[in-house]
Amino acid sequence: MSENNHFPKDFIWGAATAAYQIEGAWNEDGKGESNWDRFSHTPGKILEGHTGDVACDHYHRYPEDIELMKHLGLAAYRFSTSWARILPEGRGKVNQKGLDFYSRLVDGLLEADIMPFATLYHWDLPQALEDEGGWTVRSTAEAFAEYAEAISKHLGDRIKSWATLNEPACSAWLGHLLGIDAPGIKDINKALLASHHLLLAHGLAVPLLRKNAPKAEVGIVLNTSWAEAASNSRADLDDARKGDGLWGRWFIDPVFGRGYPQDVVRDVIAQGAKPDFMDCVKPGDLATISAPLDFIGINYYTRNLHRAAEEGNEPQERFRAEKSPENFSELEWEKYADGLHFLLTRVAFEYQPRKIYVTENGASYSIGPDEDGRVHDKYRVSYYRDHVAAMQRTLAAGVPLAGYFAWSLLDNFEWRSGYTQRFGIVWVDFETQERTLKDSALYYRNVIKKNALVEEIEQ
Ligand code: IFM
Repeated sequence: MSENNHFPKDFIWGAATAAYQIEGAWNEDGKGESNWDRFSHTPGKILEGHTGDVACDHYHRYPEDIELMKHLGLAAYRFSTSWARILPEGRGKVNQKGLDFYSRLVDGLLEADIMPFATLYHWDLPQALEDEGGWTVRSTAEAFAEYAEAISKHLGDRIKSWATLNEPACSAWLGHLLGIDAPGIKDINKALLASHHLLLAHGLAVPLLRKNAPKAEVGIVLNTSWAEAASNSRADLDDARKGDGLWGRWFIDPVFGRGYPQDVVRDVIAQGAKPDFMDCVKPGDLATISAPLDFIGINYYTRNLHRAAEEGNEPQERFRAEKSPENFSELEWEKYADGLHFLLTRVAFEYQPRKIYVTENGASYSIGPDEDGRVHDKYRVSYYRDHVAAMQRTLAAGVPLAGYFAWSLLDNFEWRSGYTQRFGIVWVDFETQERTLKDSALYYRNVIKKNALVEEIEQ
């Protein structure tokens, strides 16, 4: 890192999205139903009854979106592919029209000199597989291998970078333990089965991606948390250890060959998991899961501050910043850029990945166009500024950080919050599908152009 705030020459600046959140066209051109289609169509599951049926209509408007990316100067675009678009039944017959869509998208990106970074699974499972037990059954991991084979055979080295899963912790815990995401199950034993089968799916896909795309890099995207205790009380410290274990180490440890953390095994049994739940881990699974990777993607938004609900444990939110829109986004997620630095440093030095990308980072603010049609999202600008600065400290510490992806390119379907939360650097009018660059997009464009931490927005 040079003294004048510049990033390394080959640092990759990108933006990210996910299939269900932007594509729409939920039942077009032979696409099968996904568990998120089913979930969002179920009354009461999503705020204001929103669905991803149309979303940003990116399925039809991708050329316009590529133009936007070009205008921003993005070097890379991270998107996910919809499994149910490729294999409507989850396995078996391949839907050529689904493959063709991703082919057109990737060719358009390459023509625009934007590197395609693909993620195979960003939470939308074909409903046909969900009906067979979804991630709670081993056969879903095997079906994922079939999907990885089909898509990588088709797109292979045209994709520079393949990630298997996005945030398996969310699929497992939000979808099967808390039940707030698809498929809406609340069962610790099913959640644990799901977590193992997700990781197994990742491990089974890695050699197939390597075979079909020998020049591409292969990795996984995790939302390994940055957990902090709200006080030095024993209860808070233990709560932070538990959160770190369940959300972070349960996934990153096996991927890096350390197996499942035993303290978490004890924690979940204490919470009601069957003592024999680890029987789903068959001989050879841990070796499959720990196949060497080229990179790890880290999604970071905020720290998790742990305060145990224990008698006598007085609330001590002493590390909390003042509650203001500058410090907290509309999801009440705290802006805490140091957490990104601490987390990346920890992952780098503890797990020694070859390379790290920040695969998602951003903040939800709903500020929209003013009477001149401008979107002055100053809190988001400040969020990005602080996190870009945190990456400079991280690079200076010797972390092999190779790129950064803003979440998200577009305002989009924010899962259970529907369209009520906006993470885009580009405003989307969901009535007209008009796109407007926000100030944060102009700020980010300037960062990219200068390849440096900048203070100002370039108009
Ligand atoms: O929108 C999500 C994304 O799909 C996964 N990571 C977190 C984002 C913000 O909630």
